[in-house]
Amino acid sequence: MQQEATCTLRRGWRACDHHNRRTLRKGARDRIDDRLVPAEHVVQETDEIPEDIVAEMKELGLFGLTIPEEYGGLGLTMEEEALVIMVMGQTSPAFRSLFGTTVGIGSQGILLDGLDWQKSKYLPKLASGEILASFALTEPEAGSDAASLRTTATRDGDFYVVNGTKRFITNAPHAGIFTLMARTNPENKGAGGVTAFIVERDTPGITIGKRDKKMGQKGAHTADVIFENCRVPASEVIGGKEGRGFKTAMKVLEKGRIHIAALAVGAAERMLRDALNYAIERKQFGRPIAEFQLVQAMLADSQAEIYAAKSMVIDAARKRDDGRDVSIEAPCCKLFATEMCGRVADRVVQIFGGAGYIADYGIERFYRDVRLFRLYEGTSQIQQLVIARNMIKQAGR
Ligand code: COS
Repeated sequence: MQQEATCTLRRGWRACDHHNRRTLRKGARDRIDDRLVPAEHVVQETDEIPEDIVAEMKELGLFGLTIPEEYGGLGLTMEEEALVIMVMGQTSPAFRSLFGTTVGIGSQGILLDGLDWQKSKYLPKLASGEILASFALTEPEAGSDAASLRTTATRDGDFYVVNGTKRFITNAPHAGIFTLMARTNPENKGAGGVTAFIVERDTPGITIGKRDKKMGQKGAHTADVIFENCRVPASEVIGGKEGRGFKTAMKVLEKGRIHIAALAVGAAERMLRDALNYAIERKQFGRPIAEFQLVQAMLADSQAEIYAAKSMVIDAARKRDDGRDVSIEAPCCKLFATEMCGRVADRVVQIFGGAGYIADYGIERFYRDVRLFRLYEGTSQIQQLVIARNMIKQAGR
């Protein structure tokens, strides 16, 4: 991408300071159409994001979207972040995954609960894209029941000795740091025994497993992270206090739910746009299939559901920006938007007919890619559980 274009986009991102969101989104959309959409098939075939695109994403400031300006980021509000992610969702999710995991769950623990020096040490490197951050919570035996994690961190002088395995860790092969949740109090088997750490990748005792072979999302890499007598300085406890790690993780995931919901909205918009174009061009029975009411029903239902999800995401993001409790709204967004995206993907394959099943058209790729949205960062069932629990809690009974 030309330097001039980069500057324009940078101005575009920064324009959000003045609530010029249209400029921000237009700048992002242009880059997606010019650079990312044409590279989608390369990512699918090679399972890699081309280096020049990674460099451009860094240059554009994408790795610092949510990191405050004082640490070198763009310091977007939740609403602004959601709008950018809706745009970035309109291409292969692997592009978003590369920076989104860092600005999202990878770094938010440091941002929300970290000590000032921890922020100063790590956030600028994350914002520039010099290093990536991964979120290491899930384990072979601890997925939805995150508080049951078994990885231990045992105090030994000025260090903690970490042992355990983390599973399906996004960007693990590329991470410079891990936000690690480990049990520091073996007596407490629940949430209160968990502590969050910042662990640098080159700490001795860390092994990254082989990349998982996934159903979709080629170009986004996940792997096990194995800790064997890994000595982590005690100073790297996020916030400096033991036993707060689970709450840090929950706060991070709550914000992440709005982020992933925005991503699902973006992907659904892209798929529906492709389906609409196809339906207008494709002729059967002597007419474009877009003229058939059964096809129109699928287009209309998808449009209505996208609009609903988008409205929810913007509303929840605004509430969070206003400092309001979104413990019900955030999981509602994740639940509705990701399930909606799955329904849209299914309808879009149907509109494409046989072509929807053929790789050349790209729709089957999206169909597989978006399936993950209903699983990661909390399954739909976990979102339902969190919504209902918080409803009961708020009812005060
Ligand atoms: N913000 C702040 N604190 C929170 C919180 C939030 N959003 N959610 C929970 N907490 C606090 C609770 O208030 C509680 O604190 P106290 O003990 O002081 O009351 C503590 O954290 C434990 O919460 P809870 O009792 O709800 O813990 P559970 O083990 O019952 O949690 C769920 C159950 C399902 C909510 C949790 O395990 C979960 O979110 N699982 C899904 C994890 C996930 O998304 N994994 C995806 C992979 S990571 S990308």
